Amino acid sequence: MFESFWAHGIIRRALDQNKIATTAINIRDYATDRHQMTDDRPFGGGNGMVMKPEPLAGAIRAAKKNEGAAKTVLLTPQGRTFDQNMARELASGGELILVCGRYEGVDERICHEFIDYEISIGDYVLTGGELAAMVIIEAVTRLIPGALGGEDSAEKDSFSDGLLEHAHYTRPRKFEGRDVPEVLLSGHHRDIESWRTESSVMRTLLKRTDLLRSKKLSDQEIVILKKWYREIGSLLNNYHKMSEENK
Ligand code: 4HQ
Repeated sequence: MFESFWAHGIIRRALDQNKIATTAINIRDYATDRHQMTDDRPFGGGNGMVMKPEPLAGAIRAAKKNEGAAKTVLLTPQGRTFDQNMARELASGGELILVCGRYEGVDERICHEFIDYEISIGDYVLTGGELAAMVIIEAVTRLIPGALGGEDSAEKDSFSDGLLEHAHYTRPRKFEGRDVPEVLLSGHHRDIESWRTESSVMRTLLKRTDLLRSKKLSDQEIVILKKWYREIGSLLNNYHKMSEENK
């Protein structure tokens, strides 16, 4: 899974330019029994299998031998939910050992002795931690200076200022009866900038109100929200007047 993941795109380029370095360790290589088992039946009974502690301990110790200062992260639905702020923290931090479990999960004693943090990529169930690890590697890598290939577009992207991105348009000017907003063709950079800010603020309000609630608003953003608030207020006023007249 990991070989194909880092053979392409941003990750490939970041690796080629030594912006990041990656190694995949196969936990099975650290199995201690002759059948190379990495899972076993749960004590206490029940369905499913549990990751045996010895192979995990061996694999994590081997990783730590190469990266002494690395922090160990277990991917699990019980972890703190990964977000852009966490990606930023990880991007400015040091080496990480991302532990990917399979089956029902890992033996609890591994969590206590070998794991520094637990991270979840969201409230849904995956079959293994590998995709979660790739999500983290991808989101963190694009924040490493130079990893996107010169442009500073990572910081302008969604979430960088706590808002969703503004709407985007490209050619043709008219597509199936719909026009590109006039201002974007005007060449007035200041007008375009304020249109984009307004687009960001309103998209966030309508699609992700939760993001707006936890954000410290700028003066400009407050002006935009108040303008729409007044507009919606007068819309409702007219509506009430009309329904009064129709009584
Ligand atoms: N897992 N975010 C690995 C996840 C998960 C998630 C379930 C982790 C299965 C074995 N990991 N175990 N969500 O669903 O990180």
